[in-house]
Amino acid sequence: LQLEARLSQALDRGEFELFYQAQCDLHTGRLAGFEALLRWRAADGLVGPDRFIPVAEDSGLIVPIGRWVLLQACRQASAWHERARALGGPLPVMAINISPRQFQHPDFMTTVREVLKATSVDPRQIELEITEGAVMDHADATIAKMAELRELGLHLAIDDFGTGYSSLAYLKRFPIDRLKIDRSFVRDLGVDAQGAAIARAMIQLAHSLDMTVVAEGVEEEAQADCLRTWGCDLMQGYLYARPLPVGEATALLDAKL
Ligand code: G
Ligand code: G
Ligand code: MN
Ligand code: NA
Repeated sequence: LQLEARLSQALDRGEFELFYQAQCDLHTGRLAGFEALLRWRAADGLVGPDRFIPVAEDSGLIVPIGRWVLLQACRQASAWHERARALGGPLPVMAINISPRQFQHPDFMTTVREVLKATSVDPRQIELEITEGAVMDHADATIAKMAELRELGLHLAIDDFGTGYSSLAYLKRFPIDRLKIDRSFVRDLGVDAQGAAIARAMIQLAHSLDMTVVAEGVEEEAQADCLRTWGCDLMQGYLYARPLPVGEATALLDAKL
């Protein structure tokens, strides 16, 4: 409860910060965009989301925190759009994590509309990352909400693909643009033939459903080589870039776009 009490004050105190991890196009080698990753600068140091997101989710604090993330990330995306235009580069994607409770909240669509309006971000630049769990529950309501989000011009991705309920049957029913292969599969792809077969099959599955694929947690050149050979579209991981504070992420954008 102590963590929860501190967490409830963190927004007002301005203790949250977004880091940005770049995604690289495996075929052109260019920077394709970033994923926004939440950090909490508490009195005793930087706290990672694995420690406080579950608490925020249980207490419902994820709703106001998630709204702040959405607003902040869309503002940044809009600023980077201007920069990309000046550099003559493509529109950099901003991927934003949406927790299950946030996605299912009755005010979610209203919040999204408000944020799009307030930031005048190009919605095509925004990709909402939803985990399999959030998608599986309340399937019909989820499909309707996803369709609405896409009508606004937003893109949708399934995060941590392969770790959740993983019913392949539902995948074709959801209007999803992109799959993010969980890093456990990327780690295993070099371990043995089975690991390789699974990663490869996931890429083929995504493409056969007209989705693009991001591999997460790419740490080694050999992994990137395999993924590229198998037609994976994008990679994200320490090999290309760590999650960076906004200034360093902007410098990377200027250098690599
Ligand atoms: O770097 P990393 O420690 O940033 O993230 C750990 C986990 O926390 C990941 O599963 C990531 O999806 C999740 N996460 C990071 N930022 C956010 C956020 O803004 N909202 C939600 N709901 N989850 C986040
Ligand atoms: O679940 P999600 O994809 O949102 O989580 C992103 C998480 O993965 C963040 O915690 C981020 O810090 C972490 N991460 C990003 N790249 C790597 C990597 O190359 N290796 C490992 N082990 N973790 C990574
Ligand atoms: Mn994510
Ligand atoms: Na995640």
